[in-house]
Amino acid sequence: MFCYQCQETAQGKGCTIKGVCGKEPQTAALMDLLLYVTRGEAIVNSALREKGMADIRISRQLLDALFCTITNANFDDNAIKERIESALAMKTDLIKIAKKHSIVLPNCDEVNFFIHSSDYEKKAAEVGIMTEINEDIRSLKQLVAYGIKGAAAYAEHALNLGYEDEAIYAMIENALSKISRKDISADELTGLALGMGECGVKAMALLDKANTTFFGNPEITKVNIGVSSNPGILISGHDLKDMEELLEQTAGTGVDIYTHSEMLPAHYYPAFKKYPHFIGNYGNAWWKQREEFESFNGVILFTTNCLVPPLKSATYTNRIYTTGSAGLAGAKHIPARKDGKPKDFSALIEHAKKCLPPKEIEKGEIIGGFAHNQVLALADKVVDAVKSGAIKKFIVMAGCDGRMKSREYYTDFASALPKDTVILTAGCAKYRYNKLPLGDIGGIPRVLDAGQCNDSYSLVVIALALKEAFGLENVNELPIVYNIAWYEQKAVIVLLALLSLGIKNIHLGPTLPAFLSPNVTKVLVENFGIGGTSTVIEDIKNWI
Ligand code: SF4
Ligand code: SF3
Repeated sequence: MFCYQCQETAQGKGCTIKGVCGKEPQTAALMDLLLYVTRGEAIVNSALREKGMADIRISRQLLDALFCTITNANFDDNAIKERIESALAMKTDLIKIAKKHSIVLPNCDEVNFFIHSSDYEKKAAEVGIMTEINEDIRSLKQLVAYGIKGAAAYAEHALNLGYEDEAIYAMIENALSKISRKDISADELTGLALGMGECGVKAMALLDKANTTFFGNPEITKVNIGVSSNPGILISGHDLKDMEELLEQTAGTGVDIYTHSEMLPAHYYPAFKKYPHFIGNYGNAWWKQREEFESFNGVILFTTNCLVPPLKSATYTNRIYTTGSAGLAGAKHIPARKDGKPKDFSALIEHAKKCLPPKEIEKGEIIGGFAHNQVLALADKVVDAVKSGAIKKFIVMAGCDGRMKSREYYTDFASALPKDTVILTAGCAKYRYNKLPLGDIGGIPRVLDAGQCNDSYSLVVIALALKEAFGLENVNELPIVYNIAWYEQKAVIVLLALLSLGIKNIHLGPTLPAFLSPNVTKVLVENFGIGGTSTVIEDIKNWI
């Protein structure tokens, strides 16, 4: 196997024996093959799109196929095999349609190949990342591929709420087709990466529209981090439609609902506040799940990434359920919605009733809900605070958390920031500092949490509004420093989105991606001022 798509890749180079994330070599191989099949489908659907005949079912299916290959989303080989089978079948049908209408398809292996399931392993060995020999082209193709995965994941969340955009599908499929080309140049791929950034902005904006239309605009909220005395279900991941249906189906059952990791921002939405059994957030970021799921005692539902395969000694394995693109061999999977009906969570609920209540690991509250609508409602106060000098700088610390010790940097950085600075955050990176007593500036908390990683979109909306309020020409003239923590491919699309909006001088840590070759890194440094991090003392001295 070879995989270097996430920040925790082995030795900062690539996982070759088994994933640090727990991904087994055969799972990695199946994912390589699934991605190869999706590229074939995308090539055919793009050719059909040129004639106005693209099949939207293919576009939807591609979102899920791409999403399930994201770091920590799916560890179920059978689920991936099923996706390969169905993708191959759909590709066959598409090719028949193209032939019927005399549409000429590129003569490439991605389009032409068909295999029996017994040959999956053999074929997978021929289609992995390293089949691209040129290091820089490989690097750029993977940068685009990871951006595609991130954009697809966000687009799928929007789709689950009934929101979709053909333009997003066209961009994803065009990019998948282009990275299949053997003759593509580094310049074309660089343009494609920025194009994916634009696609990321569209996907995050669409998801923001879907979430706020259905559940209202996030508002300032204090979230309980303690527990009740009832048994509970812990819901993790990013999918708010699953959240809503679970809350609805557990109402009055005596089972309480808690969020974990990236689901915390669900508490900020007005629509979810009406449920008295929606108790609070339990625990921290995804990587703490092995200890926190033990003490939670109840049922755990994964709606998306980030899932860590339990250890053999874990006692919570039989309490895990997955749904959507998430999967874990041996865990029960809740099937997709059918005929417009909600998912059926009754099995989890019955299971949860038999569980012990959660063990309390913390007490108190954390505050969040500072997405664009809420912050813009406070805009006058924020602008006045900047003009009076009470706020000297904003630090965007959005992104991911992870288990490496080097991430303590972010806690230390947040603690060491001068008291006249405000942190703007989104994503699970916040768990490194959202429980620190950082105080406020004239009533404005020093950590403003917009929500999930996709709510980085909110931070962009806020930055653009501040640019207007201060009458600036360029968003880079604002007193904002970007210190982004990345881990998986949703963070890659957020980064590409920021670059496509012209945001410069982003610091990316705790390490730069292993998939960036030295030459590609040089291009990013020269054109966008991308840099890494140093020590807390140095970085504060240089940036603030
Ligand atoms: Fe390694 Fe990350 Fe790939 Fe997992 S997702 S195999 S940890 S690079
Ligand atoms: Fe976190 Fe996985 Fe990336 Fe959604 S939940 S930001 S790491």
